[in-house]
Amino acid sequence: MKGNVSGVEIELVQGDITKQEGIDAVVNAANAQLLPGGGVAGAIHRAAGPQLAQECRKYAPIRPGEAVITGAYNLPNRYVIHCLGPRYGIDRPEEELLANCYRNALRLAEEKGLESVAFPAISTGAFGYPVEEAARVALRTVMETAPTLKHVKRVRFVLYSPRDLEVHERVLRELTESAT
Ligand code: AR6
Repeated sequence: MKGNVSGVEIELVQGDITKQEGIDAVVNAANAQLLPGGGVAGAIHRAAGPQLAQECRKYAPIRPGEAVITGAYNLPNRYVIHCLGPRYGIDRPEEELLANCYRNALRLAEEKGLESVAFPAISTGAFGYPVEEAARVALRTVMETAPTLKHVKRVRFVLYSPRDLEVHERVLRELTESAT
């Protein structure tokens, strides 16, 4: 599914964040120490190779809502943007912290003049954020930020499961309908 908000294409796809050819930067659902870990972070570090963890060392630790940008090494992208999402029910206010991840990631992409960014569903795995609530925050934040973007013209959400894709599609439809 695709949508267009203020000239920014929002794409929702099912897939693996480490296999996003043609996208300038992929976002990592990182841990505070920016170490490999499980889930998205494990997959990104495995695919990028050990130099990624090496570069990450100088930026760690980061706080919930923060983002840092590094090279992408063996990934098919130019950059990785590492975001620390909130742990649901622990890091508060979680909506604000999750929204900050998306805002800060887009800001870093803009600073580098990137055209395209792909996000996983930050915080919805090990960090326990319910997918529908997280989808609402993520999509709303990207839609609100879209009019300010000069370089980023394509934002892709890469959902791991068909169900997560369906939830995001429903939320995007609701948000675009209520905006018109
Ligand atoms: N591509 C796209 N999405 C994926 C992939 C993948 N390869 N693998 C998992 N997902 P998580 P978090 C989905 O746990 O909740 C790590 O251990 C997954 O189904 O990666 O922010 C870190 O080290 C879920 O929907 O991130 C941190 O400690 C979503 O991506 C902690 O987990 C996020 O799941 C971060 O937790």
